[in-house]
Amino acid sequence: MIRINGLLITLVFVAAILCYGTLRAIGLDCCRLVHAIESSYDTDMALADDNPTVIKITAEKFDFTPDRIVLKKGQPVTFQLTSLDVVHGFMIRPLDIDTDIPPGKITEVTVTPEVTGTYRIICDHYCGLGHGGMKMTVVIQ
Ligand SMILES: [Cu+2]
Repeated sequence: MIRINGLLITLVFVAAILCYGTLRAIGLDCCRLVHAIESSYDTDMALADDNPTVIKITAEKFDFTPDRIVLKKGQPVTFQLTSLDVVHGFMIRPLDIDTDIPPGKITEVTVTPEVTGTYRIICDHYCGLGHGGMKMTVVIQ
């Protein structure tokens, strides 16, 4: 039994040396490999940014500027909303956002989109005769 265990340990040791030698021969340095894995982990962490992306949107009879935005699913976003004239609404049903945009101040709304698709943002606060056509598009990818 002791001889078999000793032989097994010797075989594992030789196999480990051969694997290490093979990795070195094909240019894969174990330390570099570990570092590369750590680096990609850091990069992944950086990509999964918890800090909201800030998007400024201006409302003015009867348009939003910009009139189309693209968001990334799972990436938090803060809308900074301003009105240049009267109170407007800002409603995105799939994101569960429904807020007013009073003039003279910045209204902030933070949300993390969890559904992909193309949706319409509407002004849901009557702001004049062109109110019904006041809309913009949000694309969540
Ligand atoms: Cu309106």
